[in-house]
Amino acid sequence: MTSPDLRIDGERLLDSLGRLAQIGMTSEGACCRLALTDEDRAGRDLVTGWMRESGLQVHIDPIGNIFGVRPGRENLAAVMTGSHIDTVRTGGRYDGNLGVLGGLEVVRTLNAAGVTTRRPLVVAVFTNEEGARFQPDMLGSLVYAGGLTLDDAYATRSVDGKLLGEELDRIGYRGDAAMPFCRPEAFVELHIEQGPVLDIEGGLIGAVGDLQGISWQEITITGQSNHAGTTPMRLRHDAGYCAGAIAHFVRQIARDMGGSQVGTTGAIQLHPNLINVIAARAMITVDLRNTDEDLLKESERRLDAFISALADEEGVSISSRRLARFEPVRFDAQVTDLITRTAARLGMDCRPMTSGAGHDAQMMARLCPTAMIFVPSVKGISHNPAEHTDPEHLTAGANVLLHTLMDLTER
Ligand code: HGY
Ligand code: MN
Ligand code: MN
Repeated sequence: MTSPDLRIDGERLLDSLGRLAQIGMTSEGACCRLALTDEDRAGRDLVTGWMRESGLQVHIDPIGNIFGVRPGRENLAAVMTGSHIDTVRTGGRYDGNLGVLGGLEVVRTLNAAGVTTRRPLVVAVFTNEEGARFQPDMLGSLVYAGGLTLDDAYATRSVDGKLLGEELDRIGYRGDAAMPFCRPEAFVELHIEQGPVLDIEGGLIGAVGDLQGISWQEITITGQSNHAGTTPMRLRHDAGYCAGAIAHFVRQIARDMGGSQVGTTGAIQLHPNLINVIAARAMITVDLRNTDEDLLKESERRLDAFISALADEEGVSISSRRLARFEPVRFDAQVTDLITRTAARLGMDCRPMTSGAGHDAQMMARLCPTAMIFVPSVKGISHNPAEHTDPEHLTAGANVLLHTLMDLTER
């Protein structure tokens, strides 16, 4: 079979996705493999085993990033693909996993066809992409790209109070490979869209040219606990009310600004969290995103102004801790264009897209020409066990990845 006619084995890809999904599967059918937990270790063990079975040389760096290397005919800078296998607590089976197992499927396909590429090909698994347990998100690829020191990463404390460095040692994935492992010639990530555009507006492949900016903060409100029945409203310093007011205002910012602005309150904790006690303390997280850096700054400014006024009005103190802040990213136009041309050559409908989600590719873009391939998410649902992509769309995306990587590894 000549290379242009080469195609991945869709059944084999689906089987691998299904077997990985079993690790950390909850009773609701969600994938729960929070970074550096025992479930993450089990997923890593499964994937590195598959890498070795496929003849890849497996290297692990000091932040636990995994690299499966397939040597090329020449010892040139490698072309890299990959993503993450850690999940949120209520994850689906494709977020991140498709990018890693799609890369592995490319290797298996090249092996079966006896094809040796000119450049080495690397399949990467990045640590803690989700940021659900340790912040910031994309932490492993951020360290790889030089955006966070190893010491700062190791000192990061999880939402359940554990130190990242200790958890990495506990699961046995603090490696000694060079940091950065290599400076790739190019990086391409296959990922589900996780939004509604392809599914609702139509389109099979997304050639992702850019990715929106992300602002994460943890806001702590300190008021005064008091009796719910006896305390007059004018004398209250109600941290619970303030948390609700902030959550409402985050929605208001997105509504007023429009465009690509989004705002999310994902976590709220009250103390003492009792029906008849005015909350003394509240913790609330805020996730603001926009494709435009100036507008993202404007949304942060509006929130800051609201919080200052609220603290004065309610007689509470409010502090904020930055958890993540990444500017919008433009991917490499030549790589995005190659994805578009490759999809067309394979007879697939392809459209330019922006990513609403953060991805490891946004960090790899700091090191080398980078772009992403999207496939549809049914109804745009993700970070939810109902996350679904039709099998033929998974196969189509992996075939675009195969031929995009084959093109790049011959340059
Ligand atoms: O938050 C994100 O966009 C990604 O899922 N970490
Ligand atoms: Mn992801
Ligand atoms: Mn995700």
